Amino acid sequence: MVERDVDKTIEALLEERRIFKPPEDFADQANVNDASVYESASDDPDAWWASQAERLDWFEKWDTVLEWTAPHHKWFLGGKLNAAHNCVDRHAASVPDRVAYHWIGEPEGEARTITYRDLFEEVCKLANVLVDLGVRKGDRVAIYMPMIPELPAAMLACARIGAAHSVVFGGFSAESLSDRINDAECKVLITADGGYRRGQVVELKKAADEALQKTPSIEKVLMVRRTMDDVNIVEGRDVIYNDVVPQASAEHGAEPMDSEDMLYVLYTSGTTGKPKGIVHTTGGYLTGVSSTHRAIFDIKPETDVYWCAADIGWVTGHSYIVYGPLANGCTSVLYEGAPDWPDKDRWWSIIEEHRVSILYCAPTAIRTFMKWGTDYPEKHDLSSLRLLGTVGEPINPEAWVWYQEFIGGGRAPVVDTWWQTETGAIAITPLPGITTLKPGSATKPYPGVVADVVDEKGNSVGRGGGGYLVLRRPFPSMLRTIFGDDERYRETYFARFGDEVYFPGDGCKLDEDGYFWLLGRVDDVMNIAGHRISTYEVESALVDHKSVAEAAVVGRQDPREGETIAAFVTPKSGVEGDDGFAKELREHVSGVIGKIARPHSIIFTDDLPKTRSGKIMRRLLRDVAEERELGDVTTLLNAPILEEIKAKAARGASKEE
Ligand code: 6R9
Repeated sequence: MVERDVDKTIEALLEERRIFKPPEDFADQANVNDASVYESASDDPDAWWASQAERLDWFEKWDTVLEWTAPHHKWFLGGKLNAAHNCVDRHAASVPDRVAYHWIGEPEGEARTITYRDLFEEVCKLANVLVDLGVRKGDRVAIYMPMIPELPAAMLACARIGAAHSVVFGGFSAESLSDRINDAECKVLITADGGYRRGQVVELKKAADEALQKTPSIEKVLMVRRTMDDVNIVEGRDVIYNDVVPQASAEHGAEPMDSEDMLYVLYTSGTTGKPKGIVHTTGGYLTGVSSTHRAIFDIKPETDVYWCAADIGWVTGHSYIVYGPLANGCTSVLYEGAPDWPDKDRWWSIIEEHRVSILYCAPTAIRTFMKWGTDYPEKHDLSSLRLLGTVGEPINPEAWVWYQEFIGGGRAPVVDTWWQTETGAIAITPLPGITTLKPGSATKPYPGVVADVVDEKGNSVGRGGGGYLVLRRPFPSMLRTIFGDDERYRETYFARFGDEVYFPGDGCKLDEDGYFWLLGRVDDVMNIAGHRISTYEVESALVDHKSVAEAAVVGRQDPREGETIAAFVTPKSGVEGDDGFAKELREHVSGVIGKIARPHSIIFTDDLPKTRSGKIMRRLLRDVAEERELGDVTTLLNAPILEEIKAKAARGASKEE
């Protein structure tokens, strides 16, 4: 495991000492503005979470709030509910004309308005179609789609009939898709001909066809015509969404599900092996996302227009584009494409046109906007924005302040929210009507979340100390297990500090005020533009190339650029390590995992630094990549190779333009 230098990072962060109190007018109107919520939640966490669960509509109420047989925990046992009923039916009945999504396609001028009534009808029709295709309660359905309204509808239709969905990000390769389908043994795949991204068509059906050559469990494919391009249709297997869904009956009764029934599985990178299927269940997950979404984003469903600019293929989209906002009956923007299409002000023009009041995005996007300059946001009226959020990686104080100033007009509080695919919902975060903000800090655990920072042995470090973030008590939206692998669940999250203490894999510092400063991963998981990729996955993809003998990958951290992938590759003998080969390797990795996993820099080397037991010393390679003094090299078998690699790095690695 590679340990980061916790103290060095925190020094840089703590240079930023400005604090931002909640503006009075914001606090006055905030959904949550009484700080006693923290106390009452910590006095009786079960009662607090039960009060949050009561905001949902239950067909049958639970008898037990929490059953905790560490490391397994269950919430709201005996309770019955349906996620689609909570997200759609209740609002379709009470506010049918309220907009659920303002959908905006990437090609300019393409837009659709979907009200809660529209969404209800679509979800019911689709649920009936899925049943016709043979999907039953307890089955898994894979979803591989662009950001179109049919995507949330597909997720909700699965939830409605009690099938778990497994959404695979549209930027992932055919191979990634087939691996995920096979792991969960999905019965049906819902996809589209393609989608638009930066003016290009992303050919989803083509990738899906390739994936489906090795997925024996898939019986049927339901395909949305989005781009209308000519695609291959397999007779007897492929069904066109646009032909069958509009014709289907709009009557469908939501299946009563047990609170602990699986709602979905979503794959995320681990340190070793294939991505793990994170399992979320119905009652706890929905409680967590709806509670946090209302309190942290201060949602006023009657008036707010909320935009979470993530992709639904990641957990942020699951929780804060689909389940959280819909459970709260909120109006959201759903945008299909890239921020720089047709120009670099696309987001700002969307915000101006739809009077967006809350924006939630990743620090990497903010840093990109900073690079593009303030002219783009300044061309637009962004005065509708009243609250901003970030997620996915640590935000450098400079980017935080820029966001608050140039996007939030100096008025809007910024909520830096820490959480993971595993936690399902935000776990460390400000409450914008209560918390004094410090740029760069995610501040405090959400009410009902018990977080701490501990040393190697698991002892609390106390205020002023640094170490590992841990969660000492389960909360409702936490993962239940890794799909089909309870042992890996225990091994990954509880081996380090015992069954009672969840270890998320992040380094953290507690300041004198008890604020949490997240420092990034302490394991071999990289965070590339807010997306989790493990060094192991990229290494496996590289050595999968016929001309690669060996490869090591590290994440290169830069406080301003974020994290990028640095690869060190030993070609097989007779193969030239030149720019052409580097380009070929990047394409290869794109093909195996997806574009996001392409190494940014590649250094070719005859050998990799290894310990006597043959372990690659990634820690030293990270020192090279980050141009630092080399750490301890005494355990190295082949120390001289490091000097060679350093010299090569100084001459310049092969970098992506
Ligand atoms: C929601 C999401 C989780 C990892 C997590 C951590 C990093 C997320 C952060 C943050 C610092 C924040 N992370 N939010 N680090 N500050 N506000 O991103 O889920 O894709 O599973 O990634 O992302 O390292 O462990 P996921």
